[in-house]
Amino acid sequence: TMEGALTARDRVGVQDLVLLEDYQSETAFLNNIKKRFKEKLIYTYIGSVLVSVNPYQQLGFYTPYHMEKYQGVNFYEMPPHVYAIADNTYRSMRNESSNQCILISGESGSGKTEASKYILQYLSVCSASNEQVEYIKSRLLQSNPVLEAFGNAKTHRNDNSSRFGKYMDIEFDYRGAPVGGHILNYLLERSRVVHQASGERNFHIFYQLLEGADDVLLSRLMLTKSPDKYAYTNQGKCAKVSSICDRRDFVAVQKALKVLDFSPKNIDELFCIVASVLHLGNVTFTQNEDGHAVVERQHEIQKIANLLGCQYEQLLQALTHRTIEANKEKMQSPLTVEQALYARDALSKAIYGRMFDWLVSNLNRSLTNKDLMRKNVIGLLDIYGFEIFKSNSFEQFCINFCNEKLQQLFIELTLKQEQEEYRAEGIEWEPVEYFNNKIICDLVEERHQGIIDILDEECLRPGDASDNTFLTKMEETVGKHPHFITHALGNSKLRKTIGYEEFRLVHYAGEVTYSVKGFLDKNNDLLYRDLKVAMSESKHDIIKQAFPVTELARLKRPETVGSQFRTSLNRLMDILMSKEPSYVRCIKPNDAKMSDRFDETLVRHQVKYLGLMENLRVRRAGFAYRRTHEIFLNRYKSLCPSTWPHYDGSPRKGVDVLCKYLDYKEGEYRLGKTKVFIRFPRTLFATEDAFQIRKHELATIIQSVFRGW
Ligand code: AOV
Ligand code: MG
Repeated sequence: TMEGALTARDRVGVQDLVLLEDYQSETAFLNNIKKRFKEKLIYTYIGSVLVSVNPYQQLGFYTPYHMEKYQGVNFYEMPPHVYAIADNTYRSMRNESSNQCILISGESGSGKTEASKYILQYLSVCSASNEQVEYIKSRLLQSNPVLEAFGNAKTHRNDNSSRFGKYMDIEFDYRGAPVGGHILNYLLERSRVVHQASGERNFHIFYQLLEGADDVLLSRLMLTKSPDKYAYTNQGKCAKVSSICDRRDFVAVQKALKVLDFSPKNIDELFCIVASVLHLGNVTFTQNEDGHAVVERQHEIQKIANLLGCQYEQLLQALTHRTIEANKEKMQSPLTVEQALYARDALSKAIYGRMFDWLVSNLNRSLTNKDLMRKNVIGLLDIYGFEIFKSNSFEQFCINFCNEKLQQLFIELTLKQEQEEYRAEGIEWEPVEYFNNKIICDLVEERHQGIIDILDEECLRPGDASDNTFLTKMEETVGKHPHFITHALGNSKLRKTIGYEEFRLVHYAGEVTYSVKGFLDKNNDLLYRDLKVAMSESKHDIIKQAFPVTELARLKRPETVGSQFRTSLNRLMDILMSKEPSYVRCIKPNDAKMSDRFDETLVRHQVKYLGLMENLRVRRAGFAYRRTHEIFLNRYKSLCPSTWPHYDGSPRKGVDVLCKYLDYKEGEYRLGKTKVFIRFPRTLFATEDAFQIRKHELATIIQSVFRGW
C-alpha cells in the first residue's frame, strides 16, 4: 500500500540520494545513510556513484543467487549494490565497445579491498564461459590471496590493510568473456619489513609461514614456530590477531600459487626468501677493538646464504664492509655497528620489495593468454586509503599524496568535467562551488618547488644535507603555502602542537603532521653495492632475476623513491583518464571496527572531504545520462520509422527526430553539440525497455524470414 511504502521509506531512507527532498542539507544526507546502515543497507547511490558504508559484519547479499539477480537488469531497478556497479560497467563495455574503469576510494579500513573482491567475483560470474575461460577466471580470483599475503598487514586502522597500490586490468574478448588480466603495483611499504609500530604486524606471509608450515618445511627453512623469536615479527607485540587465521590463510596461499602455475622450485624459493628475511632480522653485530662491526653468531649468516643461494663468505663480508674506490684502487672499508645494522635492514627491505615485484610480474605472466584476443578491458583500482597515525612518516606522505591525486581525478572527471561539458555542449548551467585540491597536489609534486623535488635536491646535495636541512628548505620554499605549516611558521597556538622536526600538511581529508625523521634515507633507498653484487651472484632464480647484473653496470644514480612514485602515479592518472570511470566511495562508520556503531562526526567528516555533497548538487542540477548522438541513435533508431533502418541527416538531427517521436518532454532532455542529455533515469529506462521488446520482435521477424526460405 501507499502507506506501507511511505513507512518503509521513513525507515530505510531513499536509495538514491538524488531523491532527497532537501539535497542541500548535510544532516539529511547523513540521516539517510545512517538509517540505511541501521537496517544493514550499506549501499546508497548518488546518481551512478555508489556510496558504501563498511558493515563490519558478514552480510547475506553476496550469494550466487544475488549475483544472478543483478545480471543485465536496469541499474535503478534493484536495490543499490556493488554488483550493480559491476554489472553496469560490464554492460557499458559490451554495448559500447569501450574501456571502463572502477575507482574505489575511501580512507583506510573503509572497505575498498572487499569491494574490489566482490566486483572481481561478479565479473567472473556474469560473463560468458567455457573451459579455457574458467581457467583464466580461477587465476584472476586466485591472484588476490597471494597479493594480500605478501602485500597486506595489520595496522591500527585495519586488520587487513593494503600496503601497496593495485590497479588491475581485466581483459575481455569480443564475446565478453574474460581472457586475461594485468596488474600494476604501486610503492609497497617496505619499511614494514624491518619495523612495525606497537599493535601492528609485518606482512601477513611471515606469520602465515610460521603458523602454517609443517615441520618438514620449517626445518628446511631452519625456523622455529614462534614469531616472538624474530626481531622482524615481535616488535608490534601482536602476532595473533583475532580476525585472522594465519594457518588457514597459508593453505589458501599455497593452493593459489599452484593454480597460478608457480613452479614448485619457485614456490620453495619464495618461502626461502621470506625465511631468510626473518633470519636477517636476528643478525646482530658487536664492535671490535678498532670500532668495526663484527657479526655475532656467524652461523646465522650461513643459514641466510643457504636460503638465498649465495656465497657465505661474500655475504658475511658485504654485511660488514663496503668496497670503496680511492686513487683508482678498490679497498674494503669496514662498517661501524650502526652502518652494519643499516645495511642489514636495507638488504631485508630490498630482498622483500624486489621479491614482491617479481611476484607481480610472474602473476602477470600467468594471467596473460596469448591465444585469446582481447577486445576491451575493465580496470579496477584499489589502493591504500588516506591515513593519519599518531606518528606519520615518509610512507604516510606517499600514501596520502596518492589519495590527493585520486581525489583530483574524481574532481576532474565528475565535478569539473561535468560542468565543463555542459558549457562546451552549449547547455545552460548553474555552476556549483567545490573545493579543488589541485593546490595540494601541486604543493607536493610541482617541479622545482614542490616537496618531492625539494627532498630530491637534499638527497643529491653532498655535505651537510639532513632531514633537518630538508625541513628548512621546505620552510624557505613553500613556507607561505596555505596548506603547509611548521613550527617556525605556524601561529603560536599551532606551534605548541608541532615538534621542531615536524611539518604539517592540510590535506583535503584533514591535517596530518609528518615527522621529517628518515625522509632522506627512505627517499634515497640506498643498498650498498657489495650486497647487490652478492645477491646478483645467487644461484636461485628469483633472487638472481630480482638483482640483475645489468643494474650493477649502470652508472646513473637510481631515481629516488619519491620521484618514481610521482611518475608512476601520473602514468596511472593517464590510464584512468583514458577509460570511462565508475565510482565506489567507501565510508568507515567508526574507528573501533564495530558492526553496530555509526559515529556521526566521523562519517560527516568523510562525507565532507569526499566531496559527496558537491557531487550530489552537481547531479541534482544536471542530467543523469548522456551519450554521443551517434551512439544513442545507433542503439535506439529501430524505435522510430523515420530513423530505421537508417537516418540520412546528421546524427544530431536524427536524435532530435527520435526523441520527439518517443514523446520526450521539453524539460527532460537537451541536445548538446555532440551529445544528448537526459535528465531522469526513468526516461531512459522506458526507452531501453521499448528497445529490448523491439529487438526481440526484430529477431523473431528475421527468424521467420529464414524459416520461409
Ligand atoms: P580498505 O581496503 O579500505 O582499507 P578493507 O576492504 O580491507 O578496507 O576492509 C576492512 C575490513 O572491514 C575487512 O577486513 C572486513 O572485515 C570489513 N569489511 C569491509 N567491507 C565489508 C563488507 N562489504 N562486508 C563485510 N565486511 C566488510 V586500507 O587497505 O587499510 O586503505 O590500506
Ligand atoms: Mg585495502
